[in-house]
Amino acid sequence: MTKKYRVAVVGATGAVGREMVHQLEERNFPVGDLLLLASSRSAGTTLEFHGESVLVKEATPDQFEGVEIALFSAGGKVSKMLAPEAVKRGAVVIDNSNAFRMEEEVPLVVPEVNEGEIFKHKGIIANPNCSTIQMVVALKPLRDRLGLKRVIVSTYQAVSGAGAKAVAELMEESKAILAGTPVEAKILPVASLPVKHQIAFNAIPQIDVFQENGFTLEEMKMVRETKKIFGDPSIQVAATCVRIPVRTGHSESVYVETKEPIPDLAVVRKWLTEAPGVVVVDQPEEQRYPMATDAEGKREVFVGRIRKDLNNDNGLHLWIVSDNLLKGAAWNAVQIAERLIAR
Ligand code: 25A
Ligand code: L14
Repeated sequence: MTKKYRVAVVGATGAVGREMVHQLEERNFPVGDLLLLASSRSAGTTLEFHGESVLVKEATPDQFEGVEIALFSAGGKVSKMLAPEAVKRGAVVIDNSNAFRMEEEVPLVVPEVNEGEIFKHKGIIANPNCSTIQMVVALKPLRDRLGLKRVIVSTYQAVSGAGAKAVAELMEESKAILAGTPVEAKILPVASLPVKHQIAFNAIPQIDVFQENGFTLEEMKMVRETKKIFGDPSIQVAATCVRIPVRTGHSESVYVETKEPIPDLAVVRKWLTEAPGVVVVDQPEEQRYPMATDAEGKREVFVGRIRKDLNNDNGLHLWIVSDNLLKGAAWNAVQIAERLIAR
């Protein structure tokens, strides 16, 4: 008989937490016992798992007694407070927040890129930022063959990355605008800051808080995490992260400069097609390219608009799209859990 695990999902009622529960179900993860945890606001509600209603409980340290695997997605503060409590009680934590990603002893894992890091954990494994995950999955086959010198990325990020309340805000603002009634932004761009901007029919060049160097924290996460995941601090990365009125699915325009010259595009397409987790959608003659609405609900990273740079033999342009709640968060976390138990 295969071993079954006692699994906890922290932040289970959130945009990502709900998808974590779905992914455990869809992948038939060997769950013996599922513990759904959230804030006191959600305690007493239920979520479906394999056709049964599971009660949501308030996340407290004692709840982690006997838990073997804990998936966290309730924000950085909750992770800082509760992840060490879960580890203390013997759980392996797979954390989706920014709380531990850059800590040296914490592996930052995208299985298609650096699966081996998983087994160096000391109780906590970090799930990278969604925008970073989809980019490194697509860049990995190029890095393996040509080396990476520089990456310049602009993102077009969906509102679901900012949580369930931001999704509701896009819908409500859109309805108000279509009805001709006044719009009052309450969540975006950053829930904890006083200044708000309308997202419906708009593009907001701010995701997360500004840093002293003029980049936002989301942009700097892409810089630092890309270097850590590839284990190469010499890769030059610059990002501009933009929120657009898409519900789910982040899109990215990526310019990559490789160490070796870019070969024939047919060769590049073949490498990408054969890369794990990547699907090439690149038929301009049929107007086929990756789009957020097509990526929603899928686990893969979609790559298209593959073009050689017009001026640099080592330059390549890509359009990369993936479901930010799945490969960008819940699926990557469950995939790490699958690899963890496969050992
Ligand atoms: O602290 P931060 O870093 O600023 O975090 C900000 C928010 O970012 C999201 C997440 O929002 C988080 O709260 N987030 C974090 N990491 C993310 C990532 N990598 C990320 N988003 C995308 N990618 P969220 O709304 O998605 O999820 C919030 C979850 O965390 C639970 N929570 C909050 N405080 C907690 C806590 N759990 C334990 N202890 C605490 N102190 C939160 O529970 C939720 O599960 P909740 O009880 O507050 O749930 C809120 C209510 O919201 C409604 N709701 C949530 N999701 C949906 C929904 N309704 C419909 N559809 C949904 N998908 C429910 O009514 C629920 O009761
Ligand atoms: O760091 O608001 O994983 O779209 C990713 C989603 C931060 C917020 C992270 C968003 C989060 C981001």
